[in-house]
Amino acid sequence: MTDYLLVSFKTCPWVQRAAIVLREKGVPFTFKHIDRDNRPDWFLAISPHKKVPVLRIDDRVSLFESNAICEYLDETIAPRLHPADPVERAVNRAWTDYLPTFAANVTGCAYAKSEEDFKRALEKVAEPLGKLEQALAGRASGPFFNGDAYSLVDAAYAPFLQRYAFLDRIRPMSVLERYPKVTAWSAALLARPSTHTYPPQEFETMYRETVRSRSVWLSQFC
Ligand SMILES: N[C@@H](CCC(=O)N[C@@H](CS)C(=O)NCC(=O)O)C(=O)O
Repeated sequence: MTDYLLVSFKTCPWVQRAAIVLREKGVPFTFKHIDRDNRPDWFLAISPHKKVPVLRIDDRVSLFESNAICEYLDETIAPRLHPADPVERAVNRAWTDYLPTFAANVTGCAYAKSEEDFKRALEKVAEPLGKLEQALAGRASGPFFNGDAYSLVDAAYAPFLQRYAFLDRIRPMSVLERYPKVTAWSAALLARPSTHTYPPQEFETMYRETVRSRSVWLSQFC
């Protein structure tokens, strides 16, 4: 049986994305958590950008970049999460390509340095949410991006929609509720067991601790 080792920082959303795909595939894997501030030499040797996730396969091959890892897992392990239809697959890939923009805007809210920056960040997060709302409106009705079938798009967005929900409970953001389809999509993803590496409440506490320790504007509310 293939041995999968997922090298990670405990709260990394990009690691979570790869872990979700492994869980959706029903594949056993092991986490190897490393210290962000003291990355070991063996890790630096297998991670060209010094980032997690790295997926180490059979202690022989190292894959990096969460999207490449997820695509690889989808090509090699059933069930296929990408749609069979090439046009639909291209549309799905277009939306996973958009993930870094959404992720940066959610992270921008978390790490805003002042109340003014936080308000600006809220407006910036509205733009990708609006685009996702439009995308969902043109598709099969949920609960997932492709309707009933769970996909790599779901696995990609789940960690960041989860962080949005955490932030919303630290300080109400009042943005997501403008987008009912994304709201419903987020609820379906957060209810999906594969989204969760840790018990949700425990993970929310870990996330709050991360925000608190960053000395950002939201720290005072954590
Ligand atoms: N594009 C990368 C992003 C990965 C990423 O940014 N990981 C963060 C942790 S959440 C990291 O390793 N940061 C370390 C650094 O930037 O030095 C992916 O999708 O895998």
